[in-house]
Formats: sequence, structure tokens, C-alpha cells
Amino acid sequence: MTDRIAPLASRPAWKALQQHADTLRPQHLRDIFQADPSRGSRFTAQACGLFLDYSKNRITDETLKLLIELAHQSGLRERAEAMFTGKKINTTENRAVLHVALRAPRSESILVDGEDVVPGVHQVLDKMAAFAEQIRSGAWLGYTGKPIRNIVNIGIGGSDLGPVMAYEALRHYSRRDLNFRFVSNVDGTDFAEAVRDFHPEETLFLVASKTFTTLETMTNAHSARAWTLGRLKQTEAIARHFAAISTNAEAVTKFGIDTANMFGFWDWVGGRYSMDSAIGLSTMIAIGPENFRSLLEGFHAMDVHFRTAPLEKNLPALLGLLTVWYTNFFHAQTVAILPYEQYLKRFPAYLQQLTMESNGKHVTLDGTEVQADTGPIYWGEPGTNGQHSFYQLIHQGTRLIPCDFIGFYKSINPLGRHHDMLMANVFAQAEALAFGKTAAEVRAEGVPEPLVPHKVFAGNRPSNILLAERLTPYTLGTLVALYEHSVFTQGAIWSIDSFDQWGVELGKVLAQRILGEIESPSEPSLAHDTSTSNLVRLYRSQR
Ligand code: G6Q
Repeated sequence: MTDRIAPLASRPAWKALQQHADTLRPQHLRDIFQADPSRGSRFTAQACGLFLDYSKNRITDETLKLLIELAHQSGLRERAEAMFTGKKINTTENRAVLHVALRAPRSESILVDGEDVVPGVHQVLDKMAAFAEQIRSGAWLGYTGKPIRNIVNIGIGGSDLGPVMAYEALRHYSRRDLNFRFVSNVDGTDFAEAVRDFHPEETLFLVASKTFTTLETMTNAHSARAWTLGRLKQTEAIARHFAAISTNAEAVTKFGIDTANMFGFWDWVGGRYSMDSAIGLSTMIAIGPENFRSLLEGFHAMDVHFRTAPLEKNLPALLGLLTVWYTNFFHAQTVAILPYEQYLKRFPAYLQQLTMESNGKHVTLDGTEVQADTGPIYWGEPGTNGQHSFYQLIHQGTRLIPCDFIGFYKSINPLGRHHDMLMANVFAQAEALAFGKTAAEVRAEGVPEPLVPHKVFAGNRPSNILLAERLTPYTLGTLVALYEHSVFTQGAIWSIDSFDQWGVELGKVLAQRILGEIESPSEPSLAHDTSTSNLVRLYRSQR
């Protein structure tokens, strides 16, 4: 499929965008807005309950037209279709990329190697629902006959960030009489603090690992096993206090977890795309199967929108193309994610993995160097806290940082004027970023001349505003899928494999050799560079 696609720099739309960017860069959003009175309402799009205002971007109708042409010349549509129909678009791992199947309705069918994967997805979802209900109702008893009150998810990366983010985001919908904790770091403090006030009799561990070999997760799982057996003594207790989420049944059995309590998924689900698979079991226990289904419906609605809506009205395509626009034509290096919703406090961290692990690539699908910068750095914090720290740099620093503001019409916790104040900040920040404050305006405020340059805001700093009614499981599903497909769009333009992660794989093996040297009873012969060898020696002598 990629054979037909010309290298990035030779695509006609790419060349046209380069010229167009030269004419647009000197223009200010103030003038762009003045020249086009309908812009504020016209450069908007909505789908699946999300409203996107992208008018405060440094674009014109011509920009949009060219970006959409670029998408077509890059084969975005064909590539998306290949994903939705189970083609092995993750070529470096020879795998289909089918997180979209995780939220496909029962009636759909998606074939991988001739086999319909949708029934299997629903089988697992049903099994998860039955298990979750047992925990939630108190019917599931621990080894000594007590109901489970504490749920500890052990996992890392894609097997942690999604569950943590979703738990925080949907706390309002979660069972408050159950405690949820998440252990990921191999730093023993993470585990120790997670269980310090828990009793094994009432604690259930969910060991979430696609491979069931990840060093951090297996180390934490073994510590959890030892902690449980320390009090409950009998190995039969493990079956009542551990469940596994994995594709590796053999390793799960070896660990001592009953495969009846194993929830499977498939090699066509990437870790960072797995929060809506069995990896979301902690989420389902917290919010209940019905809310979990509503989360999946939100995902699915955005999938359908991405697959079918024309690109000029397609939210994920627009977001992705705008990111390409700033990354490649304005040399922006980052994107700030600014949710004005406290429950979304882990959303930027979640998106960091989704976006940066997916598009942090330097070669195209055919192994040649990409002809442009790829994946920008995503980062952010919930508003309004960021306003009192790093927004200074966004407003008056020397870098261009496109921002995504995320807000809601209604608060989950209405409290006096809080929500109106919160939202006033969203609109005011985006306005100030775009339009700034001129020297004349500063002087008119009576500011003494030496201070004028310090108080000038250049403006012309782009942002998107995403609005929805209220943060619900459904809305969260639409938001996550929105960014998943934005990442997809960017990856398609750059012709990279957004679904492998060789850098992460490297990290999984690197430490093993040094660990052996650190733990060696006799003095190891160290053959690293002099710095590393010296550090290992120092640590051995001081530990
Ligand atoms: C995600 C990555 C990575 C992975 C973790 C955990 O896309 O592959 O973050 O999720 O390394 O892997 P396991 O689930 O296999 O333990």
C-alpha cells in the first residue's frame, strides 16, 4: 500500500505547504481574525459530543485545503481502512493493529488471518463483567472468607498508565467502598506504600502484563505473592487473591494464578492502546460493567467518526494535521495538553505514552530516514494550576507551543462559582495566547516606559479548545480515541510505524547485564565504558 506513496518531501501538497507556510508565518492571528469575521464559528467541528474550536490556529482555508491534500497524498484514508479491516499495518512486528476491535459492537465482524476477532473480544468482556460483579457485590471471598476491599493493579507502561488515568478520570463513577491502588515502578517504595495499610485477607492483585515477563511487573508480582503468603501461608490462597491479565497463559499458570482468573487479550492490541481491553479490568471493577460498556461506546463512536467523516470535519484528522503543521512548518517541538478538569489530572501523562511511544520514530516504514521531524513532545497539567507555573513560558517565552485546552460545560462537583471561574480561565488563556497585548495597549494602561517590553504579549500562539458536556465514561472514551486517531493521522503523514516500540524493548534488556554484575558475589570483571564501570563499582561498595 505504501509503495504508491511518494516520499514526504516529494508529495505535491508538502511542497505547496512549505511555500504557503512562508506566506503565513509573518501573519498575526489578530489580522487573520479581522480579515475573516465568521472565522470563530466557521473553524469549528463537532462529533460524538465533542466540540472543537480550532479557529485560533495559524491557518487559513488554504492551509486546511493543503493539509487535507497532504493527508490524501499520504494515503491516510487507505491506511485507516487497512487498520479497521485487520491488515498487518504494524509491519515491523508483522501484526494487525486492532484496538478498534476492542470496542466493536457484537454485531460487527473483523477478520484477522481469516478469523473474526469480535466474538473473542466480547467473550473476554463478559468474563470480566462476571468477575467484576463478583468483586463489587462481595460474593468473591478471599482465602479466609472475607470479601475483597482492596484492588491493586500491578503493571507498567501500557499496562498501568491507562488504568491509572481511567481510574482517576472516572473516580466519580467508582465504588468508594473499594480501594484502588496501582503499582508500576520497580522501586520497592511503590509496592510498600501501596499495601502498607492493607491486609492480604481483603486484597486482590491484578497482575497486568501482556507478555508476563516484564521485569518490573514480575518483580512486583512476586513481592505481592510473598506479602500475601507471609500472612495467609497457604499457596492455595494465591488463587483467591490474584488474577492475571495477559496473553501468556503458560507464564500465568507457572506463577500460580488459576487460568480461570486469567483475562486474555491479543497480540494485535498494543500496550498503549489497551486500556479498553482486559487491561481495563481495574477500571471495570471500579466503575462497573455498565459504565465500562459506555466507555467502549464512546471509543467506538469516535472510531466510526474517524473512519467515515470527511477530513475537513474529522476531529482526529484535524488535530493530527494541525500537529503536523506546527511540528514541520513552524518547528514547534511540543504540544501542551491542558485539561480544565481535575479528574483528568493523569490524562497528559497517559497521552505522553500514547503519542511519544507511537510517533517517536526516525525511519519510515521502508526503513529510510524520515524527511521531517516526527512526534512532538506532549506534556501538560490540569488547569488552572499550570497558569501559576509554566504558562509564563507559553505566553512570553521564545518557543511556539501549540496548546489543547479541554473543558466541560458542566462540573461533576458544582460548587458555587467554581466552574464558571474555571471555564473563564480557559477562554481567557486561549484569547490571550492568540491575540496578546500590544505595546500601545500596555502604554494605554499607564505602564512606565521601561516596563513596557516586559508587559507586552506577542500573541499569535495557537490553541485548540475541546468542549464536552460533562466528563462521563462515554466522553472519556471519545477523548482517548480522538487522540489515538490523531496519533494515527500524524504517523500516516510521516509514513512511520506508530505501533512498534523498539526503544522500549531495548530498555527491557539493558539493565539485566548490570543487575548480574551488581549482585555478583565475587568481584565481576566489568567491560563497560569507564564511567559505567566506575559507577557499578561505587554502587557495589556503598549498597
Ligand atoms: C506499550 C509498550 C509498553 C508496555 C509495557 C508493559 O505500548 O509496549 O509500555 O505496555 O512495557 O508490557 P507488558 O504488558 O508486556 O508487561
